[in-house]
Amino acid sequence: LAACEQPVSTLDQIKQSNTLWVITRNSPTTYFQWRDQPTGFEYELARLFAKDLGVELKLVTANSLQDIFASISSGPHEHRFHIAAAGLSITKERQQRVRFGPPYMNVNLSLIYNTSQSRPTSLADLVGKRVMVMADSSHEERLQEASETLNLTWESTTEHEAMDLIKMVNDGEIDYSIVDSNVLAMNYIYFPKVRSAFDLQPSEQLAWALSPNTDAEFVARITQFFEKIRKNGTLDQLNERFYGHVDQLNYVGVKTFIQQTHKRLPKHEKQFKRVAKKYEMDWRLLAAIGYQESHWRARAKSPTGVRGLMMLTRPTAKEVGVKNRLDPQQSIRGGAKYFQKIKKRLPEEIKEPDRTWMALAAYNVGFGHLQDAREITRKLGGNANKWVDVKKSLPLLAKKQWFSQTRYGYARGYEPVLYVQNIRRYYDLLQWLTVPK
Ligand code: VAL
Repeated sequence: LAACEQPVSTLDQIKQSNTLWVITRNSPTTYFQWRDQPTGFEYELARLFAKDLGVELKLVTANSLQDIFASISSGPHEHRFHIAAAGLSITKERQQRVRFGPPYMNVNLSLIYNTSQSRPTSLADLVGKRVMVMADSSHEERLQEASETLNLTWESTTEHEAMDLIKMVNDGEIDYSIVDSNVLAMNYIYFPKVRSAFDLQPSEQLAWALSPNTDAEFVARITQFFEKIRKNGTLDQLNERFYGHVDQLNYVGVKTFIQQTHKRLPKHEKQFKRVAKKYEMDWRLLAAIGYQESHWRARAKSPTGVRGLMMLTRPTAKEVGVKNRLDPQQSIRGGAKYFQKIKKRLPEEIKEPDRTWMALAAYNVGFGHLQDAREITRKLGGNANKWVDVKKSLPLLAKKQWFSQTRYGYARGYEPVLYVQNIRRYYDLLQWLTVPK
């Protein structure tokens, strides 16, 4: 009887179980929580593919690249994951072990160094230096190749993610590392000392990795999906959304700010004052948030899907009853209401002004991540009710050693720190500018 049974195709199996199982990494270019929602380039791709198939998406994060490949490689058991979507490079060595879907992005391999040291110009300059790369990465593969002719040594790590390596170069803990250029582009503003010295040749292509036993039908289905999102512009939109505005957090000078207090602020000042009164907050704080979010542009849109003067996400807008995010009145009211909501959720023990700074951080990065940072603060022996301590823990949410132990995982923890700092600066300026003279 068994001989008559047709093996179930991957696609049938996915449809029968109504679930697409995807394994990924928790990182800024793949998958992470942002403002209490899951996001990331790979997350969005996987979500769209599951939607295309009409099934549920189950996304699981792995702790290392080795785990990722092990979980899709062939074995005696039925493998659980249909796809590894983790910013994986197509390499010759990997092609012998797994199948790849169509490439969806080209990346350069950036050799990063600290600009206070001299700039290396080729791999030969790595000899005798402290070099660290992610274990089992395509970067390590390159070093292995190069070590056939050069006397190279390096450390490979499963403890650290690309972001950690960038930070370690910035802090002078290691001399060099290799990271994908898209990761560097997204994060370099936080690490002023790190630059790319040169790109390793050739560049690489990223693609989904699949079990070597994946049937041709499923591969064809994936190929068809990528053709579709390439043709209809979805892939370009995703690129724009995640990589198009990587410098949007750059500090805009005081001069521009003061100019805008004359140009754009007068249009919204009444609203800020009215709404602030209703929500019992200083209107200048509300205005400072508005400036940080949109530079007081009522029709501001970000590729991340937030929009309007207070840059509300769609779920947030819904939560606070905002129907039209581009209406500045609604937006300001929604922003204030949401800010007060977050502030009320914070535990009693957090007193002013820390309460305000923490609410701002949560407004930016999400409540869950803020709680994670407070938990880390406690573990480190700091005071989880004080912003000075919590702001030191927030950046740890971008470090694998730390975020792997938290509930909400990876966060761009540097962002809320910069966010709060900017708002405080604008708030100070507004107090100074609006004191009757
Ligand atoms: N693109 C790289 C690789 O595939 C990253 C994930 C380290 O190994």
